[in-house]
Amino acid sequence: MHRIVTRPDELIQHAVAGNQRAIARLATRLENDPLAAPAIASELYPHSGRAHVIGITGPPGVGKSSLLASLAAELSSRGKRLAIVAVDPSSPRSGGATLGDRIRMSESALDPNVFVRSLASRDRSDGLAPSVADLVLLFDAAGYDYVAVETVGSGQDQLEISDLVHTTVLVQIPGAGDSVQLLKAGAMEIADIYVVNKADLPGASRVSRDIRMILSLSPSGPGEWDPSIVPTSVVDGTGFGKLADEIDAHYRFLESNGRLADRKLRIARSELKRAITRRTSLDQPDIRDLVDRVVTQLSNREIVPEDAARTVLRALLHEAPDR
Ligand SMILES: Nc1nc2c(ncn2[C@@H]2O[C@H](COP(=O)(O)OP(=O)(O)OP(=O)(O)O)[C@@H](O)[C@H]2O)c(=O)[nH]1
Ligand SMILES: [Mg+2]
Repeated sequence: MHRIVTRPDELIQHAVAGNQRAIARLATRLENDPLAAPAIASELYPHSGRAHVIGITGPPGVGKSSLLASLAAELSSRGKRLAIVAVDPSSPRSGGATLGDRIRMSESALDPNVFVRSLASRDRSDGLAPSVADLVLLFDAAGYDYVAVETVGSGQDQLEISDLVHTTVLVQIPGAGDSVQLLKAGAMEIADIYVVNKADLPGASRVSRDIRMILSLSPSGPGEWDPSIVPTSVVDGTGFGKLADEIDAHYRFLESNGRLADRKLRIARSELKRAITRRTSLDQPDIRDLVDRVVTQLSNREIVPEDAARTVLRALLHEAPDR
């Protein structure tokens, strides 16, 4: 059997046309080949910008992966396509299975409208893996109507997630101790929709009440989005129609009053930052020697850091025009 070699630009064409194999292969390359990623991302970028990007965040084990599988089924029944990027903990906390496991157990595995990609978080505690943004770009360019990003909501993650998405969904559950404590940790400022999952368990209405109470302390002004609270149960299969409706309502709200443009500016700014960070990485092979030299000069006090920076930046910008 001959292995069919597909050139990267062909792969991109196929992916943009929605070919699932091409999408899967590009996803693997984006995740595992940081040197190739910028060029792939540049090819994809002009095709992107249409997907509704959603962040699903919340403490470990609240059912983010499970409810995404149910949400995917709901959206698919509406004729919509959803791609999911999950940042799974490398070692399962709280008995939560990986999203891949959850999806394999559900009917989404066979659903051509649903694409799932799990990333190992590789113990990064300082925010999202850089490839998350690349994968969102890939699925957006491939024509998915929605791209959902699942992350365990540690504070830093959440800040970064709001630089990437249009709608943030915060998941809570009954009986998780002091939900007020959780909500105080800054998450309230970024959530557009609150999901109270595991609504089949006792205490769900109390969590909803708590959230409503906290929200009432800083009511939305006129013309501002009023965050909604949606109880869901993966076990009973309830709440997912409402959740899909609310997700759409939030996007329509953003579109209707210019806030979508604001969010897109914010996302574009973080894309710029990412591209600059990438481009100025000191690990690039073709400037490694120069960096070593300049660092030695610095250490010998032959030059000052500002001049060293100028030298390296000049090399980065001039000697690598195609990166
Ligand atoms: N009773 C009940 N259990 C649920 C529900 N949704 C999820 N679970 C269970 O909660 C556990 C964790 O579910 P996951 O979907 O893995 O949760 P997660 O938030 O993705 O977990 P991490 O990715 O590890 O943070 C599993 O045992 C699920 O079966 C629900 O609506 N009701
Ligand atoms: Mg999960």
